[in-house]
Amino acid sequence: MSLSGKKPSSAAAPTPAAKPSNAIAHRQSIENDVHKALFAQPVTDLHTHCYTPRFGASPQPGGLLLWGIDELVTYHYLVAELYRVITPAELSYERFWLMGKSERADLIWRMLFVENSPISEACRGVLTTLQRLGLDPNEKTLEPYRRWFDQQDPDAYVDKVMALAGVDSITMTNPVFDDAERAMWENDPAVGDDPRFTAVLRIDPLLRDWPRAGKKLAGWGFKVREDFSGGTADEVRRFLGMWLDRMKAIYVAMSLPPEFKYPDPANPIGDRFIRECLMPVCADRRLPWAMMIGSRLQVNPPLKDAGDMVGKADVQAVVNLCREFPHNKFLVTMLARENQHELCVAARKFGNLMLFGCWWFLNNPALIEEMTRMRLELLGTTFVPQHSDARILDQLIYKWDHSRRIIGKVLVDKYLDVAATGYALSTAQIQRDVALLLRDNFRQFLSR
Ligand code: RAT
Ligand code: ZN
Repeated sequence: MSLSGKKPSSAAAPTPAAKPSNAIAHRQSIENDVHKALFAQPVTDLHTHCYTPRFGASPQPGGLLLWGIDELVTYHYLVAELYRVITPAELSYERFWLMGKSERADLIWRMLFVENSPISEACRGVLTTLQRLGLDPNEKTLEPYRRWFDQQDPDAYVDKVMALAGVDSITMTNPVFDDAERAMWENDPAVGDDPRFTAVLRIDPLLRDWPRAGKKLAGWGFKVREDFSGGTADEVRRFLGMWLDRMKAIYVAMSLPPEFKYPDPANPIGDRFIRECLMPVCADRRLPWAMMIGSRLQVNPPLKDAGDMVGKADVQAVVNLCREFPHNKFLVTMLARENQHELCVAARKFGNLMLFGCWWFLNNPALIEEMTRMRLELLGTTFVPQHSDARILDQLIYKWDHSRRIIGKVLVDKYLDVAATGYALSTAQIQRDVALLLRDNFRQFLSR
């Protein structure tokens, strides 16, 4: 019995879907439209660790903008891979870190690019970057690259990289608990003013380590107490507001451990921080809280940045936050592959939850493809498929080149499935979808 009470027309054979007269030509035309749209559409990159050159640029000591061949080759993803092909018995971690940056880069180049095939995604990324810069990736030493990079001016090079990467805005990560960076903001309130970059207030220690963070706040003149009593919550709100204003931050960000829970009976101060400080400040300013959940820090400390690990997180914590704070906005990415399906389902339940990116150990073609496919199937076009997480400016080139191709491959499949029903897709529609995915979903979420 049908709900309308009408007799179902079960006797009638289904109308065959309109078949394109020439299926191959049809596929090619969709592929062409998708490829063109993706490479013409500028990306707003919502999470990087790149800085405007106003913070100083490598190799200048203390410069926060990292760029060039020695930085590319000593990226922490590649340090981890170096210790897959050499052992600490051959070169101790201590000796490795005592070497100069160029010496470390020479070693990594020799071991990962000359004596082994550079197949991993992080290795391939360096090759794509060199190729797109017009350099031959077959050099046996780094000297020819060094000579080329020495001729670039960092400020002009930012424009060059953004043009090659097709990026219209770079979102920085600005950790206020980093003493060197904080001093730069304090010395020059305009240090972040560069129309190519936006700032993000990054505050991990407030949740990961309140006793340490609280001591720092007290040292900076905020009247806070370790047990969160008295006017502590007011003072933490004042601290957040002050730094959001100073940085003109577009959201607040934290990387959180797999164990992160909300509410968390074992961490009542953390709950109070979220409820009484972070949520009201973000709601007042209509700023999202970006949570990157699932990083287990320093499982092998001598590897430094390369020594972090992944762990399965609790999606229910995100669900609880989205429900308890309907006037707040949450930008969320999780590091474990095992969390991705549940997280997609959570996003179907809450309009104030925006999923983003294929983070860190997920930023590999096989996993980007799997995640993008699943997200499109569960969420349509209402998510942000990728962020670069570039630590070194030049990485924007490969991260977006590789990601655009994978997103394109998945989109073509999805459009072909839709087209097979007889639904007529226009080029303008494809362009609109691509704009949503690469730029507008994020921008609209911010301004919501
Ligand atoms: O992807 C990375 O480079 C990590 O080291 C982290 O920076 C991570 O993305 C983070 O923002 O904590
Ligand atoms: Zn990051």
